[in-house]
Amino acid sequence: MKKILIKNGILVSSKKCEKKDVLIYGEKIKKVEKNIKPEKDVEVIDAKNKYIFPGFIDGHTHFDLSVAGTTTIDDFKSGTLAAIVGGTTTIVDYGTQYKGETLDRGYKNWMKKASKGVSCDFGIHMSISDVNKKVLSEVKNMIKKGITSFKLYTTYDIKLEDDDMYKCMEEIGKNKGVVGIHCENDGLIKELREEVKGSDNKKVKSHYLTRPSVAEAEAINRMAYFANLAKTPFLAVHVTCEEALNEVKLARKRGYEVYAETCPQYLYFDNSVYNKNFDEASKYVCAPPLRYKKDIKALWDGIKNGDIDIVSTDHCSFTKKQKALGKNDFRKIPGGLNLVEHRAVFIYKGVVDKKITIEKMCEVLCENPAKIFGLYKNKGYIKEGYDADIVIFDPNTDTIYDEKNQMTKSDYCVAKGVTFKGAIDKVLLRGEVVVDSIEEGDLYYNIVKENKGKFVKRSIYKKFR
Ligand code: DUC
Ligand code: ZN
Repeated sequence: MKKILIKNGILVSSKKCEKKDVLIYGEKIKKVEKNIKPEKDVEVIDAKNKYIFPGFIDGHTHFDLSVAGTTTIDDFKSGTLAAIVGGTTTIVDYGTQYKGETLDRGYKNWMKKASKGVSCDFGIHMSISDVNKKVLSEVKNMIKKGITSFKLYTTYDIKLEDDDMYKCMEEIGKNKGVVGIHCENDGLIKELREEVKGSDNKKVKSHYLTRPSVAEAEAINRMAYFANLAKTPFLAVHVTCEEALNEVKLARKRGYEVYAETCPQYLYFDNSVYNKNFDEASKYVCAPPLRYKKDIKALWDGIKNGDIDIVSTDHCSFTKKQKALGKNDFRKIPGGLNLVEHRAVFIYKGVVDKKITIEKMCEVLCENPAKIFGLYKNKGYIKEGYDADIVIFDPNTDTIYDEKNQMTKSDYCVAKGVTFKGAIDKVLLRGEVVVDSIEEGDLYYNIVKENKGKFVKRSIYKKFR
């Protein structure tokens, strides 16, 4: 059995940072203590001046997903490779049950997509788009298979009507699952998009003007009421703005079990990018869209104050050519950004800028996603018996953003030209060093061991707040 000892690093948890060593036996963490003496057959990794995080968990990716008449450029192979290089040791991807399919069919389709090799561990949430008795009866079985979270949409062609929405929530809650909801008022958006005429059809900014904050806030408010009635824990996915976050806070004040997720794009970019030329502006099209500077502040404050529980990416990547499908009609631009490999360093920028602490970074990237998504038995923490999923993070090396340094198959980088402090130094996936950064003169590159990931059967939801 392989033994690894990580020495001299600063161990990060949501509670504190402390100098501790980590001893790993095979796939598991054996011991976490100060000054562990190396046994004779152990490989020692020196993490001096570096942080030791639990492997990051990204609970919101879309790999190999059909969107707006095209398919995301990252499949499970390239998407999980990008994830692991960015320190994400577990992703949970949104599998979809399309109309006419059983849930089991949708699940099997997604497992097949993931069967060509994955470089980090993965789970699957199931998005339900077609509700009937058979489908509802399958929820229990999905949960038994470790698919313990589901997604429902209030918009797009897979949106559910209120009665179906409620039926799903009840079934999920009864079986101790979690429901994530894409919250935007469909009717409002439909009408606003209908009203766009003439040359405005070609303007990317029509995208964000027709998906206003109130559409998101209204849907979160309603879904919180529904989920509470159905006794189901509800995760508001990709919360983008102050108005929406206020609805989360109000629901919690009423005692509802509501969680909130945001994404790095909403913490860095504002809607002024939609005024750029089409090729540039379309890179930032996502739904809900980027908002205002005041919203960026509200979201960082929300993380700091515990109103936002997790930061995931909603990685949904396209090429410039795919984005150009909407050149003549903003409605046809495939929505999504491509930050699965950049999330940790983006969030660390918030630590450098003193918006949040490093402990909070650990909470929203590791511990809380582990709790919400049923990974809490093996992942999200560095403690004895847990999977040895570990990120050694170097705060003294910079990350320089450029599409040439990316693993995603997407041919652009939305942070191109930016340099952020902090870099992923090494990543261990269940005890194996799968990413190792090497510096040679001015050159800095990663050695990656691919295809080491496996499916994770997740546990049922347990209330934690
Ligand atoms: N939003 C996006 O921008 N892309 C994929 C799905 C979603 O909800
Ligand atoms: Zn999404």
